Amino acid sequence: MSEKKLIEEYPYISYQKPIISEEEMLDRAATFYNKMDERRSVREFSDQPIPLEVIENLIKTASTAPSVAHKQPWTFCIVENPEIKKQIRIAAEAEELEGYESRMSSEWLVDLKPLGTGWHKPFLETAPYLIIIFKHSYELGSNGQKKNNYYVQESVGIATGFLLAAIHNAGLVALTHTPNPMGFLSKILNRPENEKPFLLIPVGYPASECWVPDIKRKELDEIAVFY
Ligand code: IYR
Repeated sequence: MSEKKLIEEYPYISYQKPIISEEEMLDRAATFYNKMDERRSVREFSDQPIPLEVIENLIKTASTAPSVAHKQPWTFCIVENPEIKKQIRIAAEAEELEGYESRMSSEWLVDLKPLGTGWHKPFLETAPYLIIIFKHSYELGSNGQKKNNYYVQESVGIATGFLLAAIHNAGLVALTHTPNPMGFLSKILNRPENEKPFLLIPVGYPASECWVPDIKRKELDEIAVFY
């Protein structure tokens, strides 16, 4: 059992992380990078089912993310029900049609061209699960009083990163989809007023024929500055 003590009345447990050799560290860091570098966002999904237990573990992994003041200001809605997926697709496509045909700037449309996107979102019905992440702008106490959260965007963004890494590690694919605006998700999923939609992530296997854009990631010297 881990050691416990009080620091200024608050309970602490001792934390030990096994020290590994530098050789193993080098190997682990490179292996993990190579694994993550294989991840691609995918728009063509198979409808092959996935055990719910896998999804549960992916969500639990996401929720291991650090969050400001340990508020864990997130809710993950998992949609498997075809009727709800259909409602989401209809509402998302209505917004996206409006977006692609009038709301998005011509510069944005040009930037998106190489990615082959459009207002059609069949993956919202094909993928076996949709995970919709809601951020808690604030919390509601037991008698309805508002309690602050801090740096919510950052905390939920980090949890989403953990989720995407876990999905990839489980041999599955995902898309970080941002239908715009996303208010319809609160209505369809009946979320409370303190929760705001953050991202919609279809999860599944890639379709047997699946194409992704031939794009490259930035090199280390373009993304990092060492002092
Ligand atoms: N919401 C639109 C536009 C969009 C596309 C991509 I690729 C993004 O990375 C962000 C927004 C859509 O989902 O098609």
